[in-house]
Amino acid sequence: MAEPVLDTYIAEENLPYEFCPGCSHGKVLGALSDSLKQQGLDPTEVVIVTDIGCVGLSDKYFVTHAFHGLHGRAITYASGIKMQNPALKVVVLIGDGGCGIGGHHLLNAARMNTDVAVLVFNNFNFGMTGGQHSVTTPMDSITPTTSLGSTDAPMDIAGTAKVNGGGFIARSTAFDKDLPDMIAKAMNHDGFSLIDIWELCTAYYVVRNDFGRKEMMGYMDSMNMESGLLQETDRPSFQTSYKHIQTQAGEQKPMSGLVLETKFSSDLDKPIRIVLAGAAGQKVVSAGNLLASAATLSGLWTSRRADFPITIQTGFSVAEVVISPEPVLYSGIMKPDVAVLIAPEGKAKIARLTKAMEETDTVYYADGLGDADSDATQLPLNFPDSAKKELRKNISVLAAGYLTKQLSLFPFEALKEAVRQIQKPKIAEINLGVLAHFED
Ligand SMILES: Cc1ncc(C[n+]2csc(CCOP(=O)(O)OP(=O)(O)O)c2C)c(N)n1
Ligand code: SF4
Ligand SMILES: [Mg+2]
Repeated sequence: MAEPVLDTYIAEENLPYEFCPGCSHGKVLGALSDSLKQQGLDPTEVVIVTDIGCVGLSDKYFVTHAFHGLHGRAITYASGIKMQNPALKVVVLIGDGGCGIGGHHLLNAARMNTDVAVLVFNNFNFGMTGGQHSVTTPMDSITPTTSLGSTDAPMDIAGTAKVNGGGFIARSTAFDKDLPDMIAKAMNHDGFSLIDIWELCTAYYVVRNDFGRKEMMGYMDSMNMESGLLQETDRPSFQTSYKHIQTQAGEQKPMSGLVLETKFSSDLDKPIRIVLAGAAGQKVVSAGNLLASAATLSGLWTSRRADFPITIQTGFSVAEVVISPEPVLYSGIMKPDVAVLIAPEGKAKIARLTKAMEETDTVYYADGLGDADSDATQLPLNFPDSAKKELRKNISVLAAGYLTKQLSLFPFEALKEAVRQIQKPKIAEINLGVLAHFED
């Protein structure tokens, strides 16, 4: 037992408790205070996070830090607090109602083994709202919402946390003398800890179902839900594992991020918005990246976006590139200055954009795609004759080369340098061969 720091962690100025006479909630709060005393904890190192319900009244009775939020969400707040400041001891006080409403959070916190201690004030009903049935209400129970007897199978909260990998799982009752010890063990376990504490709601569940302490213990036996420690694993908590992988990542060499240094210059004096519209497999996005990278190498500002269906090798593929002498503050393209139609799928996909284009804009089109519904000037992609054999496999990089020449975006050499810097050597070799057709 550690040196006591305080005699009690209960904020005595806020007593008496607002709970109904005989309500078990006060007993569990007493056990928590005793446990904090036994652990000799500085109250400023402890955070009590309460859920909604009568249990949610509890935080004001403690001299520790406190946080009170929405029904069912206490475990999420607690996990965030612990992530942000791992030095804190974070304890969640939640009812059976909260465990039902926030069931998803409960089982995922157990799976993640997030380092919080959850004390479930399990009184088998929604106490605060008048005793409606909850996820733990025993079958056949009479409540305002099950007036002829509940037909739902009760949830085993401890069992659920256990099978989902929670590190320290126990079942206790509000009457257990060793509850302060159990709470201390839970709080000191590195991982998700949960004590399913069975209790009496004297105002509602007890009176409607003739359910006292003896009946509660009998019910525990009949359900084969044994009390005591049910699971203790040595799996490190999410916080410990996370720290470990962060350290490992720090020890590894930093990823060789691609830095495109300015090597060329450009005479471009206004932004130009380019849309390449082709089909899956035509390396359209890759051509867009080459244009953007070449522009960056030439000291320009760029943005690039890609659009394609989630399915692969089918459908459209569109690349949008904005190249500008000034920073690009909006990467969207409502009306392209230049559109390149490479395949029917892409042409159909950007029909709305080409329709918005004006006479001063240009649509370049591949064979057979020259009838776009647009006021833009429409010109064929006039590749060098020697490049015709490349059309089937490499039309997009040809289009990038063609635009570089036609629009004088930046030096052609910048496009070749982009190929060398951003593409894998084998692909780069092929593409440099394709671009050579413009220099023959
Ligand atoms: C999302 C949401 N649903 C419903 C409510 C209404 N509500 C307030 S307290 C409560 C019951 C709380 O029961 P439990 O969590 O078991 O705590 P107890 O009152 O039994 O301590 C409910 C349903 C709410 N506050 N928020
Ligand atoms: S309603 Fe039930 S849970 Fe709420 S204070 Fe009264 S006895 Fe306790
Ligand atoms: Mg309850």
